[in-house]
Amino acid sequence: MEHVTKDQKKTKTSEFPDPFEQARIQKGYSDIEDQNDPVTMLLRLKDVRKTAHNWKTFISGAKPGRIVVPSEVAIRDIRQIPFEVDPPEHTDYRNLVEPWFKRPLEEEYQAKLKGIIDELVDEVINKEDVEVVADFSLKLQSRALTLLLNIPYEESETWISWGVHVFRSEDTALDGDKANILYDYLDEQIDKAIENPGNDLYSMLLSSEVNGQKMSKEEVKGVMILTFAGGRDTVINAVTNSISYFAENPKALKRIHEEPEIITKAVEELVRYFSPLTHMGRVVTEDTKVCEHAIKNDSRVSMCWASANRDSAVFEKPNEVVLDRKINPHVGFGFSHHNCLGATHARQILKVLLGSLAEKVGGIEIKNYKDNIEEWGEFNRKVGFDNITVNFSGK
Ligand code: EMZ
Repeated sequence: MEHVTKDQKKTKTSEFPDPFEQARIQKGYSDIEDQNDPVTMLLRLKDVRKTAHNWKTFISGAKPGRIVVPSEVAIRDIRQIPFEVDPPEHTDYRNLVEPWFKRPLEEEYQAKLKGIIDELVDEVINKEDVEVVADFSLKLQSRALTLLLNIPYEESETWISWGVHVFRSEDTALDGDKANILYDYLDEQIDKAIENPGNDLYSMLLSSEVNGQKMSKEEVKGVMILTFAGGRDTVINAVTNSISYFAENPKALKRIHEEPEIITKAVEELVRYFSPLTHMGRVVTEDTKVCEHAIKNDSRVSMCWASANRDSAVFEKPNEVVLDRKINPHVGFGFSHHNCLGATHARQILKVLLGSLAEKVGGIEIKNYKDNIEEWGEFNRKVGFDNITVNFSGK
């Protein structure tokens, strides 16, 4: 056996191990428990893609909250749109919201985003200690969201005060009281937009028709909950994890500075490697089989993006960050017709962030951190950090 020193063995802070490898290779799936509504996790990229495509057998339009793992059935009965709707209705909703969520491709949007991110980076440089999750990523996510909704910047203060997750609190995985803060807030904002329509997302939705019918308040709320919840901890994890990566790989940041043309590829690779959302579920509508494994009607499966993104049948050196990876068919933003609606916004955030860090930051020193480990049956998966304190030095 090769001699391995203690130091070499130590996992780096920014290293995210793949806990699924053995099960993925040997069986391709794993059964896990969740609030008496078990889930078969699908681990191979091929099966994940096939399942995402097959919306007739694997539906999203189940009881609201049931396709999320852990299930949110106990804390909400409002359907998130278009996330919990199947074709053909899904197509109508998606077509309605798609152009709005593509606005991050506009130059003006990107310039404003750069302003927000540059300001935040300037704020943290040379500060003694910066707790990245709360004092950087959450702020960045909330401030950037004002652009996506097209509402005043000051509103982000309220969202920052809610903390990282809108449905989870420190010791409760599903916190109904916390969810109510968001629901009440949205009711208020929707009523305001009805009284006083503007150029914001609420007003656009309220004035829209789907299938010849005006969008109801309930439907508008369904889109807004998704917009707030779906892109929150995911973006926060992506931003925080990327910073931990650049702290331990300063050459990567230098390379991005010297070769800015690789930024687009680097963003995709970071999303593949970190897979900010571990998995997403579907409900099965008939007795079926995946990976030679029988799955019963009305049970749940999940497509494990995090596992699929390390599938060595598809990715060379799956456990390495290859910043300019040439072929990268990752499923970090999901796959098929339900692929992430917020992906354009998220990609722009990461692109601008990488550019800004490469331009302004000389080095990042990690002082201390606490991993955020998710437990899924036999797997423990690091998805991000509960907290990570660093020092950013300027150039
Ligand atoms: C749901 C989900 C969407 C869910 C793309 O993911 O994100 C989760 O964080 C929320 O809890 O309700 O919006």
